[in-house]
Amino acid sequence: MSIQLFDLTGQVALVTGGTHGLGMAMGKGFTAAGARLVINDISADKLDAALKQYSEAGIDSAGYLFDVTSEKQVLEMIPRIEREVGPISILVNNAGIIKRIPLAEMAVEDFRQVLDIDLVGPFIMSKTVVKGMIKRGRGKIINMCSMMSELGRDTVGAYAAAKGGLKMLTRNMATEWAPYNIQVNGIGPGYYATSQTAPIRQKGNPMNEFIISRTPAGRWGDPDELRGAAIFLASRASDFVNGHILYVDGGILATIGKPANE
Ligand code: NAP
Ligand code: GCO
Repeated sequence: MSIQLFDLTGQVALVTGGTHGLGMAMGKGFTAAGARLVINDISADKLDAALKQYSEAGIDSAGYLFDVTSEKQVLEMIPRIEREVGPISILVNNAGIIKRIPLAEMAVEDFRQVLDIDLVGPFIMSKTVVKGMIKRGRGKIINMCSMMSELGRDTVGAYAAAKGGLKMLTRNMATEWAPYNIQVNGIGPGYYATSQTAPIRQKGNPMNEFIISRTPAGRWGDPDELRGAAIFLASRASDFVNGHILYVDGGILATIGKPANE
């Protein structure tokens, strides 16, 4: 009985920025659970490379080139995806960027761009996709939050503002759309080895050692370790889970850490 709760057969999952990193890991998790996968990106090369990688892994996926911050493109692409692949029953707002610049030195347009992709993008995507979900009387939306939805860190102020905002946007979406049997939740990854964290993960970079010492699990997360949380929040197993941020962080948020030499 229980395992069927996690079965995604017949579902169509759209993962924004699903061409690599956490998005690709979750995409593979969804297809392993039976869903059809749709990904997008802003780079045609990355999209083609990812579709090839999925197909080499025996995964049938569809890819669309569009920018999550462009309402015009999103309004054009979502009906096309639903015509060509099927009704979107799972949306993962995964596309995101980070700029590591001290706030006092950060240009307004850099601040705006981070907010635009990481916060306005999920708003535009969700308000567009939810219309079909409301008509169909069911749907799942997962927003990719972060440690920075809860904690500050030097140089990532714009990102923290966006991810903090995304946590509250998640809760408000859940409030407005739960009556339509749509569950909106967030995933809060800790520190994972992807291209986004590559600059701070280099050997000798103090952040690398700091993250390893600050994480009770004592290591960086592997993107595949997010699949369980993603499948849970995309499946019937979470039909009464709403407005929740599921942190998958190796224990970072559970502890204040301990002195390096202990
Ligand atoms: P990533 O490797 O940088 O992937 C981000 C994806 O978003 C890329 O495919 C990127 O495309 C795409 N993208 C960026 N701007 C876009 C736009 N305007 N429209 C459409 N797609 C766009 O990041 P990741 O590490 O896998 O992280 C995925 C998500 O999890 C992000 O929201 C990130 O903030 C969040 N997160 C990551 C970590 C971590 O430790 N890695 C932890 C917590 C939260 P291009 O590659 O073509 O630029
Ligand atoms: C950074 C990292 C983080 C991670 C993640 C942590 O520079 O601190 O890039 O922001 O990406 O969001 O949860």
